[in-house]
Amino acid sequence: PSPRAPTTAKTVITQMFEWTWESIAAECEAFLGPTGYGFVQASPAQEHVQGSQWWTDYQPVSYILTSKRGDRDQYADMVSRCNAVGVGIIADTIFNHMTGESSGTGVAGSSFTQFNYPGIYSDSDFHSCRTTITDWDNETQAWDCELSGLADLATETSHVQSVLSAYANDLLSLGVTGLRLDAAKDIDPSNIASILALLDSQPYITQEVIWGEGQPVTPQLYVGNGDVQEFRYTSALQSAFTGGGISSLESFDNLVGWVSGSQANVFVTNHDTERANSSLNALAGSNAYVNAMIFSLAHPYGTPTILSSYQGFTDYDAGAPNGGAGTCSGSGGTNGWMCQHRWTGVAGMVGFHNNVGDADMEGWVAEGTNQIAFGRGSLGFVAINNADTVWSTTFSTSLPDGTYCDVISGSSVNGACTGTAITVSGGTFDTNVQAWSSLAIHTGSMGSVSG
Ligand code: LM2
Repeated sequence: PSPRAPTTAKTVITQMFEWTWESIAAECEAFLGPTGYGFVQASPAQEHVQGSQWWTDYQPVSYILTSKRGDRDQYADMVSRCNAVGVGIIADTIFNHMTGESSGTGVAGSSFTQFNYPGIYSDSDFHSCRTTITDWDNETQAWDCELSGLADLATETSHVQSVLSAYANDLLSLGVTGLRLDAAKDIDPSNIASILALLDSQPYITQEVIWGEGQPVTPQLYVGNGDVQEFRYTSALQSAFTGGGISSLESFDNLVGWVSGSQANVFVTNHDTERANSSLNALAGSNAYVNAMIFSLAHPYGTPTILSSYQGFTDYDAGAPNGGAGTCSGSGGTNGWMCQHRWTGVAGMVGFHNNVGDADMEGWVAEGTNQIAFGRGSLGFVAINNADTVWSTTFSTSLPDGTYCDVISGSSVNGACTGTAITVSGGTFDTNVQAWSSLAIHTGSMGSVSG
């Protein structure tokens, strides 16, 4: 007897780390579009230095759209095929720097020496500080010296701004929806504003600005340009789920200095923190990685990004498996890929996230420090058990009476639940949330009997 909720905007991003353009296009059609993902953040598109390591991507040689992951035609094909199924592409753009390597030939055949990229940039297009940033308490160093020895573009000059905006406009002309601004923290935010002012359309912007204690270059300095990635969220989830206690995670908007939820882009992990262990990752015990992703998709703070990456990341340099062609099957990955975006609970929570939209969090309850539950208006309800004991209780919810399919253990198929079925009656339901497990129900996933 309960009404289906209207579907609100699809806003979940998946970072398809190192996937080829052709494999992203196929995954948009096979899974991402039908499941309700809003965006794919794809790896950098521009020509980069050669080498098997994944991080060669982050050393641009030119703005030719040829990388290890495909060429211009394949990139354009990916954008149009993903757009056709309602999934926008966010391009990872590197405005801060060019190569760290002193000379060589890029993957599209362009020769270079550091500070001299023929036909694009010469020495005077780079900042004169030619040493690596060591003092992050010094704003000028952060903006004008080199990140890890990478040639630092003089982004205050009209030539550099015109080259970078032309590159971004080229991507936009192919139908790209958004830009992730790599190493935004190393660029004066007013220079970013100048570049964005030259764009032909207004893409979604998310800026990588890693907060550091006491540092003068803060995420807040960048909110005028668009969203900012709030790395304190990543750290907070890691410590909460690995012992600190998840009952501390009720609200982030009230935390001093944090970017407001409406401008935060948040994630449990990205490719850097996954490798640096400065976040949860697939190796975390007690199902903490999965439960944290569920939390992130359930909680109203920020726009969530789900990393989709590959095994073997403990080898820092290891490039993508299977020649970069991402492959998944069912609710998991194949050929070395993890396909986190397909994990049952993650995919189920994308539907939850879309269904609840911007409904307020309500009825937060915590039992001890590691068992939490909350509703999202009268549209969704989640319980997360990060303790090693079963949580047997009666939950109160403002969901309408009816039978719901838990989207962590399954889904609703032709009106039947493939996982756990939960019946809400008189605004309550009794259940057992297993140790280190979660439960989530919403009005877009109604059912009847368990299958
Ligand atoms: C980012 N955000 O600000 C990316 O998310 C991160 O993955 C990038 O570093 C970084 N900025 C620069 O774009 C990666 C990787 C580094 C790698 C750089 C450049 O994490 O390890 O640095 O890309 O390829 C590599 C070497 C490093 C060397 C540097 C310059 O690992 O040892 O430093 O190249 O030759 C001397």
